[in-house]
Amino acid sequence: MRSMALVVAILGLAACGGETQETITPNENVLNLRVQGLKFVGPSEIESGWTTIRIDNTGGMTHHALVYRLPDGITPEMLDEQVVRPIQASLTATIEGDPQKAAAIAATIPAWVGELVWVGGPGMMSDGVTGEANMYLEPGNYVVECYVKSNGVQHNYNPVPGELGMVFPLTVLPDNGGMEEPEANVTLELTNGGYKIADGSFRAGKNIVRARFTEQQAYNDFVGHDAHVFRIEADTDIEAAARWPDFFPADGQQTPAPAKFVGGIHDMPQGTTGYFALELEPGEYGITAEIPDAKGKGFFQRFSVE
Ligand SMILES: [Cu+2]
Repeated sequence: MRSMALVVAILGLAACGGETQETITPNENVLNLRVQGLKFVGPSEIESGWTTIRIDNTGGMTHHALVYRLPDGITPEMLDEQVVRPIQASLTATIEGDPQKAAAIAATIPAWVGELVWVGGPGMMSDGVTGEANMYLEPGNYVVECYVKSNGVQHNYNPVPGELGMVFPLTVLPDNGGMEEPEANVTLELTNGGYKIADGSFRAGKNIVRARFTEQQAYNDFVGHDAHVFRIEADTDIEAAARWPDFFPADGQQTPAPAKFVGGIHDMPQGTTGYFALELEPGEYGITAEIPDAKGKGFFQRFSVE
């Protein structure tokens, strides 16, 4: 403890020694959003570089917040009109038992959808959970999106024409926010073979998890390796909870979720690293991915917190 006190004393001297009162608090570069009905609400700009995207979910149900970059020339309105609405119409046709109509509608989605780049964002968070993810973001035009389903309707879909649902336009500015890369107490590695706890361990209280996307691939041309953490209680159907984030079945990501989801991070490109915060109580947890048959592909990791 003595060396700790010494460090504090030296930092204190350093802080007071300059002509101006300089702060020794590291720079933060945070986007704080909250959930209001089926909307994300908050500031629409953030500086570039290391970025914290924090979502305070008191919206009454499970949400997530995929962050992705829009290709040049593509606006959030075009995304809503040409991607979100056809996917919803296709889902509705599937639910109504018309797979041919569903496929015909899905075929109208423009090829530029393949140019959207998933860059993380907070994973599944149940009501009352604050989701937090850290990524390095280049300047550009982004969207923060939730497409959980309630009563067969995706949260990104707004029935009012021209109005966005949980599709939140975000501008990442040319100025760098000066935030440093976070430090983590546990490292989760994601490869084509699944998850591996590569370093450290989970603990009670606040955790910062480093997600190392060593290998990434697209499943059904759309989703990739990511991580969503849920709490395992005595009566939790672990199989159902591990399957739930898979978007493709009509009842995938349909509320209510079969477990309490406490956070995570969405897909990021191969070779990149992101971070996410978890507030954990002692108990059992599972990590699962938004891909078909996650558990069968190695994307289920159980862990305990003492
Ligand atoms: Cu949602």
